[in-house]
Amino acid sequence: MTYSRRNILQIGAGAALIGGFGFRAAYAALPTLKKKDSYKVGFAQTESNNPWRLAQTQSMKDEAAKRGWQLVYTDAAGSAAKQVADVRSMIAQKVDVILLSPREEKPLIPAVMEAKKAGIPMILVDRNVDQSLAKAGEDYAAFIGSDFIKEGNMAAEVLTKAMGGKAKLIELQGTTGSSPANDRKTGFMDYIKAYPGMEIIASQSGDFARDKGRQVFETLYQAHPEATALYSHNDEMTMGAIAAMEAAGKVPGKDLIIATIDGTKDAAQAILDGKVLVCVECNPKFGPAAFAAIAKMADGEKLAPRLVNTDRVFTKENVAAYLPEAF
Ligand code: GYE
Repeated sequence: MTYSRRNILQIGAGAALIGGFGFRAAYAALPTLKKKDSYKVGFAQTESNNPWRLAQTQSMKDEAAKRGWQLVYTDAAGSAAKQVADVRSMIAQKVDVILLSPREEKPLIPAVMEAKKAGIPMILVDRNVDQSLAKAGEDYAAFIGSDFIKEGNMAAEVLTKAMGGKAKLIELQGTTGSSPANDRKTGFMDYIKAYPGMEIIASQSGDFARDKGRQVFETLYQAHPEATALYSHNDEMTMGAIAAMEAAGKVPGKDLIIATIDGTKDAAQAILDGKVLVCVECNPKFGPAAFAAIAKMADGEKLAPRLVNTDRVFTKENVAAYLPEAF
């Protein structure tokens, strides 16, 4: 089933649409949060198969414990359909507020609209949903996360300079239909379009996962042995690709120059070892910002619809100082 913003709003809020104007007054108000001593906070995680996700979950758990609030945690195990069901169960349990990392941009729209209809405030953390179907500040309280377009842009800038504007690139994309995969691609392409020598010769999804990244890279590299660089949307796929390169007798960092995103321990170490050129940070530690936003909502303050994290760029010049805090 496909959703348009209009029919979701009709289903979700039972609102009348007047003529062709898409009038939305009947459901304009966002749910609010009553001030209490402690809250029951739902956190709907996408999957737990990589260090980024584990660090994010730990950060939520730590912050809940610190404040003495209850955390209702679910893990969708890589299924958008399960994640929708997880949110539904949080609504049924009447949690006070829901933190959601929507696995993909479109399939999670019903979960967002159902929370709104149930009067439960929702904050999207790390990933976003399709803004033509549900909007931050209108359909959910806010999005807190990185600027993925900028991340792709920064990765492209460092790689392009290092390659003197000439590369035959393999791209490993993140989960198909997820906001980081869409935006990291857009940001990278935006930068390289000014450099005709920077050419993507093969591009496929490795689902943000190490083993999938290894398999997909192996296949693409066999078909394109002329590749000189890799742009990978996350560190786990990068580590998989490095294993594939080494198995093929190639030297990562020499035969293929690598740009990656996240900032895991493994990637930081790979920079130190000369295997990776650049890693753009994507900070997973959302607990403090997400819980502060909840407290602000309870104080009756309106949240900024987009709260953007600042990401650093790690290369061999600065990565040693970062390594101790890497996840
Ligand atoms: O880069 C990846 C994770 O949504 C920003 O998801 C996040 C991405 C992150 O699985 O490692």
